Amino acid sequence: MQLYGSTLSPFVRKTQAVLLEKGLTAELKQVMPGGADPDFRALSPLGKIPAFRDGDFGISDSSAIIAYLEAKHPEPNLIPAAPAARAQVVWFEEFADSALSGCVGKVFRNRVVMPKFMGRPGNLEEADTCEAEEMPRYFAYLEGVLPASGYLVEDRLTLADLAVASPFVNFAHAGVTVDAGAYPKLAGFLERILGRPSFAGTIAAEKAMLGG
Ligand SMILES: N[C@@H](CCC(=O)N[C@@H](CS)C(=O)NCC(=O)O)C(=O)O
Repeated sequence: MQLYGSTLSPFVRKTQAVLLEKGLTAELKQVMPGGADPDFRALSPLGKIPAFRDGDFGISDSSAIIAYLEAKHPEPNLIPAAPAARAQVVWFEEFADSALSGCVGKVFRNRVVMPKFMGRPGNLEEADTCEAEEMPRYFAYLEGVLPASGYLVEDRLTLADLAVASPFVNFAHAGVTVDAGAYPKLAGFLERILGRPSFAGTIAAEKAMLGG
C-alpha cells in the first residue's frame, strides 16, 4: 500500500493514524498539495492529499480511503455499526474536516506553511482572528460533548477521536495551546489520543521536519 501526501496535512495524518490503529503499514510517498507526480495526479483528480493505492486499486480523499480500509480490514472496528453511533462518527469527522481544518487553513497555513515552505509571510491577522474568535467556539463545543469516558462515541476509540484530534497537531505546530483550565476534558482527550502510537511517531517526525 502507498499513501501519498505529507502528514503535515490533518487529512493525511488522520488516514495514517487509521492505518496504524489497524496494524497496517503503507509506504508514505511525500507529495505536496497540488504536486505534479503523475501517479499522484492519476489517483487524485483534484490534486488534494491524501491519495492512496492498494495494488490495482487507488483513490483519493481521506474519508474514501478510510471507508476502504474499514471495509477491507474491519478490526479493530473504527466506524460503529449501530445507526446512531455511526451517524455520530460521520458528524465528528465532518466537524473536524470542515470547521477544525478550516482553522488549520487560517492558522497553520499563515503562521507556518507560508513563511517556512512558500518563502513569504502569511496573513497573520487572519490567523489571530481565527484563534481569538473562531477556535474558542469549537473548543467549547468539544468540551461540552466529550463524555466522561474520554471517547467521543461508544465510550471506546473510533474514527471520531482520530479525526477530531488530528487538526490539533497543526494548531500546536502553530503555537495554539488548549488551556487545560478552561477546557479540561478536551485537553485530557488530546493528550491521550495524540499520545497513542498511531499519532506519537508521526508527530515527532513532523516536529523534526519543522525544526523542533
Ligand atoms: N476532503 C479531502 C480534503 C483534502 C484536502 O483539502 N487536502 C489539502 C491539504 S490539507 C489539499 O490537498 N489542498 C490542496 C488544494 O486544495 O488544492 C480529504 O478528506 O482528503
